[in-house]
Amino acid sequence: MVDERFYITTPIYYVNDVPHLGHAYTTIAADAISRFHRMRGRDVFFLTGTDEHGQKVAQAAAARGLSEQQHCDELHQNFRALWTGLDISNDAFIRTTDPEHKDQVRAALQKLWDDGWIYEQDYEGWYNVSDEMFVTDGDEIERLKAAGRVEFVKESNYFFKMSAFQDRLVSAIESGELTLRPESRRNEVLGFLRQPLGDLSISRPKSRLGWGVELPFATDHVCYVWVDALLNYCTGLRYLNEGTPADDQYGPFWPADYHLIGKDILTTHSVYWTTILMALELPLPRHIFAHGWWTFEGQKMSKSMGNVVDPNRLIAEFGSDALRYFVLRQMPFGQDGDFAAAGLVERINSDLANDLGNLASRVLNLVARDGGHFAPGEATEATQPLLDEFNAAAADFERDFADFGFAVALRRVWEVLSATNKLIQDTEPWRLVKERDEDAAAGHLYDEVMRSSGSILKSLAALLYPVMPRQMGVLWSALGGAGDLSDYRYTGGDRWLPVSPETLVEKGDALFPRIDAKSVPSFTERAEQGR
Ligand code: ME8
Repeated sequence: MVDERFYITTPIYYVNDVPHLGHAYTTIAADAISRFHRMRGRDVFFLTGTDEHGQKVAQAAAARGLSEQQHCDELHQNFRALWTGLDISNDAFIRTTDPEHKDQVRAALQKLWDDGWIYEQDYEGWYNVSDEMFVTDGDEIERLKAAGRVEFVKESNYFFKMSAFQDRLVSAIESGELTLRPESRRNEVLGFLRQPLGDLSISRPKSRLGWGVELPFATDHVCYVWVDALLNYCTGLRYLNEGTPADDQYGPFWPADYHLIGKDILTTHSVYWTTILMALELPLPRHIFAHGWWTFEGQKMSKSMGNVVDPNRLIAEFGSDALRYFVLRQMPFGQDGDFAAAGLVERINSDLANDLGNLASRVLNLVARDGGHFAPGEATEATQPLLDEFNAAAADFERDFADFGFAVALRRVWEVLSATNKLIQDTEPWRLVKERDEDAAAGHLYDEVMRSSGSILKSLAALLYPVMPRQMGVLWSALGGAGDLSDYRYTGGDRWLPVSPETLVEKGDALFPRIDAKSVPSFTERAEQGR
C-alpha cells in the first residue's frame, strides 16, 4: 500500500435545489478520481454533502409550512438518493445542520474573533437571496432589481478582515502553494486580486434571518451561510479524526488535495475560503479545480432557468455507468458543454454498445461456445503490436486521468478498443475456429486472438472501473478477475492483467444494450413543456 493520503471534496449543494445534471457532474468527477486513487493503493477521503442554512432555505421551509430542520431533513435525501443511484463512493456526507459541524464553526469563529480578525460595523446594501450574496456592482443591481432578485438591507454586521490577506493570497497563487485550475481561472482570480480586496461581511442579524449558526461572541447574529458552508471542508474531517488531539483537530487529511467546484463559485473558494484559512493559521488546499458548465441550448443549466436535466431519469433510462461515462467523455474538464439527449444516445450506441459491448460479447460468446477456456500460450507478432499499444495507452491513461483529463484519457483507451476490434475483423476468429481441425496454424491464431482480446478487455475493465464501476465489475468477473473489482489494487506499475486458462467463460448479457434513438425524450423540463 502506497502511504499517500488523498482528500477530495465537492461543493456542498444547496439542500433546496432538486439535484440536476450539473450537481451530478462534479460528484461523478470526484468519485471517478477517488476510485482511481483507491485502486492505486492511496488512502482516500472523499467528502460531499448539503448546505442547509441561509435565507433561501428559511423562505422555502416557511412556504411549505415546515420548520427549517424538517425541510432539510426531507430534502437532503434527494442528494443522498441520487448519489446511491450514481454509485458514488463518498466516505462521508456532511450536512451543515449536523451539531458537530455547528460546534466547530462556532469554535473557528471564536478563534477569528479572539485573534482580532473580526470587527462590527453598520452596513447597507443590496442582497441577492438566490446567491446569498451582497451585490455591489451598479449594473448588476439594476438588472437584479428588474428581475425582483435583490432586496435592500440596512443592518449591523460583523466583518472579517479579508483585505489584510490580499498580498499573501497573491503570492500563494503565484508561488504554487495554491494551484487554481484551469489556468484561465487562475488568471481570472489574479486579475480580480489586482483591485483592492474589501472585507467580508460574515454575519446576518437574527432579526432578519434566524436560520444559521449563532456567532459565539454576538448571539443576536448568525454566521453568513458561505462562511459556515466553506468550513465544512475542515469540519467534515471529524468523521475520521475522533480522538485526534485538539491542537491538530483536522488530523492528517488537512489540507485537501482538491476542492472540485463549478466556475460559479470560484471567488468564494479561491478568495474567501483561502483568506479565512490564513486567518485560522491553517494550510491552504493544494488545488482548487473549477470546471465548466453544462448548458442547455447555450444557457447555464439551473433551476431558475427552468432548463435542468434530471439525472434520475437518465439513470432509469440508460443506467448510471452510461451517464458517468458520457459526462466524463463528452466535455473536457474545465470547459463548458451543451447537453443534448441525441449526443448521449450517440455515445452510448457507438462507444459503449458497439466498441466495448460488442467486443466483449464476441469474445465471451466465442470462448463460451468453444469449451469455455482461453488457451495458454505466448503472444506472437500477430498480436504483440496490439499488446504494446495497450501498454502505451495505459501509461497515457494514468497520466491524463490523474490530472483530470478524463476525455483525453478515455479517447486513448478507445484507440485500443478500435485496434482490438480491427484485429477481430481482420482475423475472423469465428471462421478460424471452424478451420482448426484441418489447419493447426488457424487454431493457434484463433487461440491467440481470443487470449489477447480477452486480456485486453480484462485489463481495460480495471482501467475503466473508476468511470463505470458497475459494468466493469461484471466484465472483470466474466473474464476471471479475482474477487470484487472494487477491492482490486494495482501492486506494480504494470496495468496488464492477462486472462487465465483456468477461467471458465460463460455467455453473458449485453453490457450496454443499444438504445433506439427514436424513442428518446429530450430530458429537460423546458424542452418537454414545449413539446
Ligand atoms: O453553490 N454545470 O451550491 P449549489 C456544471 N451551496 N456544474 C454545475 C451546474 C452546471 N450547470 N450547476 C451546478 C452552492 N453545478 C453552495 C456551495 S460549497 C462550500 C457551497 C455544480 O447547489 C457545480 O459544482 O448551487 C457548482 O459549483 C455547484 O453545483 C453549485 O451547487
